[in-house]
Amino acid sequence: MSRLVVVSNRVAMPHAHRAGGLAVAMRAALKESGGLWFGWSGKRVHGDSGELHKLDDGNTSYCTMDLSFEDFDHYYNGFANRTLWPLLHFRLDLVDYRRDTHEGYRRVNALFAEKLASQLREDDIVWVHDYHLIPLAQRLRDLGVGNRIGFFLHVPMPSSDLLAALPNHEVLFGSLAAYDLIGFQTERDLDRFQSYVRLYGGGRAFADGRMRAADGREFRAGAFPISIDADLIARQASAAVTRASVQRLRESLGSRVLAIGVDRLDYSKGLPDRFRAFERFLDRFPEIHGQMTYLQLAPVSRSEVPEYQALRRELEGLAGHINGRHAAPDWTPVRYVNRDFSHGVLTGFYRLAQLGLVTPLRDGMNLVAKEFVASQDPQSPGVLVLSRFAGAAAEMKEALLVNPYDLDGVADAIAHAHAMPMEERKERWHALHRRLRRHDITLWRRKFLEALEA
Ligand code: ADQ
Repeated sequence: MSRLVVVSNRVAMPHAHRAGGLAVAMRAALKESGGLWFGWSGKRVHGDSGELHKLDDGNTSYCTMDLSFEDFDHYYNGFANRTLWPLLHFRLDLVDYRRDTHEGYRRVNALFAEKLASQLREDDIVWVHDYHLIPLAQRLRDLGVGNRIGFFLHVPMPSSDLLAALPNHEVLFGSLAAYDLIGFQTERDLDRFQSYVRLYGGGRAFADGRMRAADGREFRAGAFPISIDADLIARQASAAVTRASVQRLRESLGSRVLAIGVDRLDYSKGLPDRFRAFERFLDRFPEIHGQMTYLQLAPVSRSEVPEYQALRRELEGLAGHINGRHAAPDWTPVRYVNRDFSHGVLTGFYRLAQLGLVTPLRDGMNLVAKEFVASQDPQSPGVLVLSRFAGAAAEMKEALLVNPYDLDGVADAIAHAHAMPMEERKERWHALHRRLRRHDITLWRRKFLEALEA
């Protein structure tokens, strides 16, 4: 069996708390075949990038690299998060393109390739994650690396005309052809990539997933929707009800219905629109006043990027505005909390909620939608209100699907979920849950790796 090498911007070290679902999945994959996880160390240094740190844990090794303040700023805060992130989330209005950050992104990718190449064995299988590392395979090939290399894009692949707005897009997106397999979250993302390759790359896409770049190089692309460990989340959720913080939340609600939203504080998640839709709901359904509390958990994210600072201010204003207009001495309609919680607690919060509000403007998949469903009590499952523009919508048709730009439509869906008879809630939930259990995170990684090795 070949060794697996995982490459991602952040590495979840073996004993890190709060390892997310992806971290758990990658650790399990590494344990199965033995392997190496390579990425940024999380450390910014004065002086040069490139110092390596190594740690062995059983059959898995961790190798991480320091970045200088300037490299990190250009590569991560700059090109990855102020250029690519908005572009890939269809937000041309927020794209900030600068030659120096683009150059920094290329430089860091070349350095990743150089340092990684020195760690590789001949039959290693390499799996690269996400938009931070698009050119990595091309740089590895330049160094003579002939290994199997796969890439998974966690975020959406937008329409080709949007991609083409990026200066030198042919070079960046053309470099994807250096991978052997490219995985997307949904068939739609795959379609859009194939159109890009045809329209702008001078290449070809065949019905069986094979693709040919303009220079004749063959590679493959497919849809591999990511998922969660549904059984683990269900166990965590039913154990969580005895936790003090979950009990306190329950007591604080009294007989009120809980609607919950859980998102990184990111403009792709559609939080201002969601707050406004909730306000519209309060305006249009006064009879429900005092009966529902909306809890939004939104841990601060990318706080060095100006667009994220502006979003934070906007949400603080909106939460204050809605509560100022609608609250009563004994009722606060919106509870807005910028904190992280462990999954042990978070799943308990999901389980208390009768409504899950997941309304991103764009999202590669959105794992919160899946975690919400997996956490429900089968005897009284909550209702998921889900944006059509989340990758998850392709697999979760029994949710109440909404257009997050249509505030009245979202307000209607909240009212519909609030009034939904228990029998219908159960029917919808069973269908969603069955599919989740069949298609869990283990199946996701196995399918991708099988395709990469094939
Ligand atoms: P994200 O944009 O981070 O991921 P998402 O898929 O929803 O979005 O995952 C967020 C994770 O963070 C979830 O596991 C959630 O539980 C956790 N989380 C959020 N708020 C939290 C809080 N307050 N406390 C604790 N945990 C919290 C990117 C893409 C997605 C894609 C994933 C995986 O943007 O579209 O689904 O990668 O591929």
